[in-house]
Amino acid sequence: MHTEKILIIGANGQLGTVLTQRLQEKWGLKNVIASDIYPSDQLNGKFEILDATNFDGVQKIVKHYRITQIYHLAAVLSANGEKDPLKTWNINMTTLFNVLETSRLNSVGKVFFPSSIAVFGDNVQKELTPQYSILTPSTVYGMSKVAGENWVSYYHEKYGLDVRSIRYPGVIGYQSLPGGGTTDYAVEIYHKAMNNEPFECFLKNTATLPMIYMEDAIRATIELMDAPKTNITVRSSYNLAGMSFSPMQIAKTIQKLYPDFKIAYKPDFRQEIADSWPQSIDDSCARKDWNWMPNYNLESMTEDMIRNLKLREE
Ligand code: AKB
Repeated sequence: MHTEKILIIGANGQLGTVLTQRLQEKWGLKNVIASDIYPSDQLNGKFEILDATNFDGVQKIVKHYRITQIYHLAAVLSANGEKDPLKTWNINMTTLFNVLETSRLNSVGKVFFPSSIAVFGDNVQKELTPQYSILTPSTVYGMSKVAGENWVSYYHEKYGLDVRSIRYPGVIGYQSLPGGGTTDYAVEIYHKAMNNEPFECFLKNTATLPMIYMEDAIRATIELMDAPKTNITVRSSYNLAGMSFSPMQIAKTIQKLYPDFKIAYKPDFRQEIADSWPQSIDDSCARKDWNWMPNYNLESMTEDMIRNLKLREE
């Protein structure tokens, strides 16, 4: 296998923390450069402080390490993004432009851009939302992801840049905490249950959303990036499905293991965001093009989450 030099932008985030470790296992510690705006307290290996809104900063690292692949994970998420819409747009778009331009100018071989179910808004079929749906997002984060999908497709079409992308559902993992998303409750709930604390949910009990276990999300990312170029027929971003559930369903699954676990519902502004998103996703293009198949459902994820959170406490 030839060697790649990988740059991860946003390595301290929920996905970045886990993806960085997996890519280090795959390509070797010395071939993976993790970066973020703050130092990491979790990652080993090479780490650079990088503010990706600074074009020269991105370019300097790409040139210095002769980077061949970039995973651009930095973004302000759906719920936090609504607190300062213009700043969110600026951060999400500027960092993407800097990555795309640096990649074009330095012949970076492959780029990964995460999109999200937040690209969908009202006017789509909420069950099994198709790959090619009308995209009318309700959040600035979603707007930046729709624009991002168009830009990555443009860079592929115009300059032949090999950018690949997934529309992630809510990602749930024991390794790291999410920050500022609408699906974050589904991670926090496990921490509360483990600590025998009651949980106040910011979504209503029936708010069904598409979700995915971290193991599946990371495997999907690596499988997409490893797929032969000729298999990639979607150059905007692939729909991806893991499972779908509501707060009530996850609470019931947790109560099978923690019968005393208590949940109360106090929906806030995030409920409106959740209402605008699909309940489940049709990911048949990902299945067809690069053989995507999720391994985890709500039950197996819950068992694995709790087993691993317990191990981390010991
Ligand atoms: C969020 O809730 O904002 C993210 C997402 C679904 O993109 N987890």
